[in-house]
Amino acid sequence: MAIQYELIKEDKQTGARLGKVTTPHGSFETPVFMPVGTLATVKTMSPEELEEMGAHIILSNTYHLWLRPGEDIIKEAGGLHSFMNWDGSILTDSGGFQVFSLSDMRDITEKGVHFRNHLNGEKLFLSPEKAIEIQNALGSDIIMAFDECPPYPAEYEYMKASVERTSRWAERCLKAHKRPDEQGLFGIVQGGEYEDLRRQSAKDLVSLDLPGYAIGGLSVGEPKHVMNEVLSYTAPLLPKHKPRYLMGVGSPDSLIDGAIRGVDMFDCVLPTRIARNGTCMTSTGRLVVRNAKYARDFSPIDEHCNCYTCRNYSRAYIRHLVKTNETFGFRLTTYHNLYFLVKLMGQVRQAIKDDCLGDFREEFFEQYGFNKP
Ligand code: PRF
Ligand code: ZN
Repeated sequence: MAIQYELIKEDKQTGARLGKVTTPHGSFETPVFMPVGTLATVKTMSPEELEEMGAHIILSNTYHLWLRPGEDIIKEAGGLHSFMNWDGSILTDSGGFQVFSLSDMRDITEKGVHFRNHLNGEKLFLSPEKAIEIQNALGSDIIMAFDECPPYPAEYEYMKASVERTSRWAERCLKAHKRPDEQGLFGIVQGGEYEDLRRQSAKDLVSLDLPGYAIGGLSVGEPKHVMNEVLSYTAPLLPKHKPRYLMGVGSPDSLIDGAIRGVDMFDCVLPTRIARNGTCMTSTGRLVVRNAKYARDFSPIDEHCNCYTCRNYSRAYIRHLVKTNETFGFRLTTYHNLYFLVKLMGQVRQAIKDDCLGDFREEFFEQYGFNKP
């Protein structure tokens, strides 16, 4: 088995899980946040910087790497790890979601999805078999099943047909998977906000006995309380002794609320994307460093942050760099935001160890300025 999960303990206040995932490229404790490196790079960060901030697993994308540079080139380089010089763990998303979010022209059939390349309009076809073949060539430690992530809201009948197809696709992914000893295949539970469909999806996928499971189809435009509700009934449907991954979620409040509902792994472009327009995550909420009020503010982004950026640079300087489009400015904000989330998850894990994640959530939400739900 390529992926191992050890459940270390559960928080007495919330039931959140402290665990340890082991892949062929090392171990990491969960709950964990995975920085996103869509094109085989976490934008503006070197692997050394990621390691320094405490990241042990990153995410990359089958769809993007298939189009550019092509999985054959990456395979020839010795796989994605050696191609990008990252020796930690890598999870690749299957391309399903990217096809649905990036391409307008698409036609879903039982065989797979016909769509147009978002770069040049060329006709393409992605199927469960193709998505696995590409991920087998990339050599990522965790590979994802090819699923459909319907938009929110979707009609019940559509969602039902889609969930059933996603289950059949998962079975085909498992059959097509050629490297089960080196790469763990995760299934993706869909079903929107329909409890019976989530139940059906989870049951279908769990019967395949995969090494881990993701919860997909959330953070697609639904209100926060809907996501929390769906998580509350979906996470317990998944095997206790396997990792659970909530796809595409990365706001600090949702990471905490996800962990409280039993999620172990998260990823999101949010910290890196907002960094590149000059928005920083801090312990008191978001800080838009472009703002004129920081022109003469020589304090760090976050008083309580011990990252490279905050130890060395001021809001005024970073504002200047970001406003003049200097690459270094984006590196500094990206470093800070990733450090912030990596550290937040470390605090969440410590709170689970201390059986006080409920109290931690209270305090964090209070400081961050969230309304308590
Ligand atoms: N499926 C896949 N990737 C995803 C999602 C999904 O549902 C989401 C939903 N937030 C993000 N990334 N394959
Ligand atoms: Zn910082």
